[in-house]
Amino acid sequence: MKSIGAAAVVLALDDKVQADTFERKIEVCQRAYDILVKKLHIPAHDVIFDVNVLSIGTGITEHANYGVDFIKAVAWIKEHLSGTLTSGGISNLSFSFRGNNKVREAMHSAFLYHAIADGLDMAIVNPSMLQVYDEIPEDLLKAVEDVILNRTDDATEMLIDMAQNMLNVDKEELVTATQAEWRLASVENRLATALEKGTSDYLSIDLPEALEKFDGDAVKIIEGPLMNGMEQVGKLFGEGKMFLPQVVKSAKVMKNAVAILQPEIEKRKQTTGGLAQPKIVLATARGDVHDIGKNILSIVLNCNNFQVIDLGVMVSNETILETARKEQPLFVGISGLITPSLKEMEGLCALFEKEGMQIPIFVGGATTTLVHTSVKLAPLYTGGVVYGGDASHTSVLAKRLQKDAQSVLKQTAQEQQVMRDNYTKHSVEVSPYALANAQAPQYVFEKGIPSIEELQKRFPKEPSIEDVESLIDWRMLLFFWGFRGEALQQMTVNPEALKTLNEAKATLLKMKEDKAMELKLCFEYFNAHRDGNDIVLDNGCHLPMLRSQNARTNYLSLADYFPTTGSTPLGLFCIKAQGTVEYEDQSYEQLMQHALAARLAEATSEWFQKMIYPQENAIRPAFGYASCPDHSIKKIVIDLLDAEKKIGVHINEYFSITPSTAICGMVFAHPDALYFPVGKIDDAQLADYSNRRGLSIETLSYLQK
Ligand code: B12
Repeated sequence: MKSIGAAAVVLALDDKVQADTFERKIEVCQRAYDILVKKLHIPAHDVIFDVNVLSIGTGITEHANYGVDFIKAVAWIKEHLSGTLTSGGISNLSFSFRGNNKVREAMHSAFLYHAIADGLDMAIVNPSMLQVYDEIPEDLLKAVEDVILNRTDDATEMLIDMAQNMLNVDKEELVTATQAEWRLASVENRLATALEKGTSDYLSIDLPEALEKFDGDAVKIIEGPLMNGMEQVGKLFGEGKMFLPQVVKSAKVMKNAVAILQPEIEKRKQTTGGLAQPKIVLATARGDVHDIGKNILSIVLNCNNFQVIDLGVMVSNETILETARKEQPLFVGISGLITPSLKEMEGLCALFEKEGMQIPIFVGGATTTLVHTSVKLAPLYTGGVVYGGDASHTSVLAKRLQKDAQSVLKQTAQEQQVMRDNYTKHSVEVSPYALANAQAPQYVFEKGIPSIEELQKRFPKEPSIEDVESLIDWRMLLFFWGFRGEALQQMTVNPEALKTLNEAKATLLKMKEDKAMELKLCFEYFNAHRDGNDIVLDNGCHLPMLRSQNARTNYLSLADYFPTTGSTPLGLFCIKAQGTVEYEDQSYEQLMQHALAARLAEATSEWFQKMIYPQENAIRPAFGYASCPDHSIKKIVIDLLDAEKKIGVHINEYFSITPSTAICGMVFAHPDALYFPVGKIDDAQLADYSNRRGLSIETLSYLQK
């Protein structure tokens, strides 16, 4: 087992029988643990305990506590057999309710809800036999939880009765009845539920009825039932009970509803004025092409009744200032995915300070952090700079700011002061550049690295989705959709995560059938050697590299993997993945197409590497990533590859590539090659690098973020 790196699923049964009680389950697992982990030294994380989900609600008294015993055993294992994992086959639980799927689905979801809360890591479950926990009808939920948690002696009886009643209702009637149930509610509740369910099917029926009820006052309908529905969505999202895909769908329903009501709003605007919504100005920093994070934030803020003025991507600080002056928003939000954008954010804070503005600045996006905001941005602007984090956190902060801006900004400033104090205390000193160079590792260049001729034989063809789809990292797709923690770890158990995954896979299938995704790759090999900290190609072109000045990363530079005499092959590549369907802006379909394009770009770069270096130890650093943090190298490579002409990408003067779902990097093999962070560099290296790169220290100053 260890030799093949397998994990072991340990069923809790022994020579006695299957472990049914809590005591038996932990007894068997403890023994197995002592043998597998302590005696055979199998890594704990390779041991998965399945402590037997047994049927409950059978009417047999001994079975009544089976549910509780399973959950307790899971919690005990997580606490006492540390590092091991737990699992269970869920459908067993409801076996005695065969034929009554509604009861079984509710039992499975409620059981998972409690078992996961106590540490269950994975489960074998039929995804279609699950229901969203929050959507289980209250009476049914109470009945199944009474049985699962053995809360009352007559729990099983009660549930059997309820199940029988449910079965008596003709299935169709049952289906229509339950589905129609929310359709029987008041028009206000119907509209709010339509938002929660993310369905626009009944808007054309309910909105006219609402207009009648609200004497044609469309604004009242939006600020009333519709906003109540959106706030419920925002609340569930904030509590992690609803996920981004659902929020985006609900936002679409809101958009559709407002579109239907728009004519009424226009009619009344003269008399009563428009919707009372606080404004927020959003923009992606100058030079940065990444809009997805900003777009998702915009959708979530809209959901929370903010009017978002979205200035788009690559927006200058002057434009943001001008718009802020004109619109007087609650705050301006600037987004950035790449480090150069942090410099732009510093510029915005300084500009707002110089102009005597008092409107808070929120920052966010993959490259921003709480530390950077506190240490580098907040000291530049007395109007307040707030690190928003993800969209749900930002929407909660925005609501608080709307209620009491002063206390939010005061508390934020205090937290940032603590951050700065800690930062100064713990900031890492780096070794002088000269020492780092002197201490640089000297690698040997044995035979065995394939020649360019050899490599060219290995790799002829253009990539297709079929080639790369097996390398898609679906967990990162869920990460994109805002799933985190448990939902991400248990993506095959969490119903929402599973739904999103299935929808993504269905979309990918359709893309393949319709040829609606363009995958393009251009690459070239060069024989390369090292000259100082430059990688020099056989056409004389220099790729200057940075060197870590930290002993903990061995003062490494990517240039170290190239010989000073002779040469070794270096592949330069640019990949583009782009969906060809024009979807409505910020729609679920558009975001899913983008998320898939991003995954396919990443999968293609992995496929490319596997094709040319199936055996060798190789790495494919992308420019801008930690081991070569200078984004500007992309310009040299894209020009060298003539990628603009060959695959239709464009690189701007800020070194961002469009479409944003593109990757540009290098690939090479060396027995010691690994990814490492260059990290902090001192002025000496920045000056030397600026000289070698031929760009001003000002332009490259973001490397000292
Ligand atoms: C997916 C991804 C990609 C995808 C898609 C990128 C895209 N356009 O969407 C692909 C594979 C194509 C890609 C390409 C590149 N990437 Co990339 N990428 C990522 C990754 C893994 C996730 C980013 C993401 O999509 N997150 C999901 C979105 C929804 O989240 P988000 O943008 O952060 O937005 C959320 C919050 O931040 C917040 N938010 C967003 N904006 C705002 C604004 C405000 C005001 C507020 C309050 C909140 C807020 O709300 C959003 C929803 O919650 C990150 C690493 C990471 N963990 O973040 C690296 C990362 C961003 N990429 C990086 C790099 C370098 C690149 C490339 C330049 C590499 C290359 N040389 O080709 C290229 C870019 C090429 C180009 N177009 O110019 C680096 C950036 C390093 C740096 N700091 O400069 C990162 C950090 C990876 C790393 N470890 O170094 N990338």
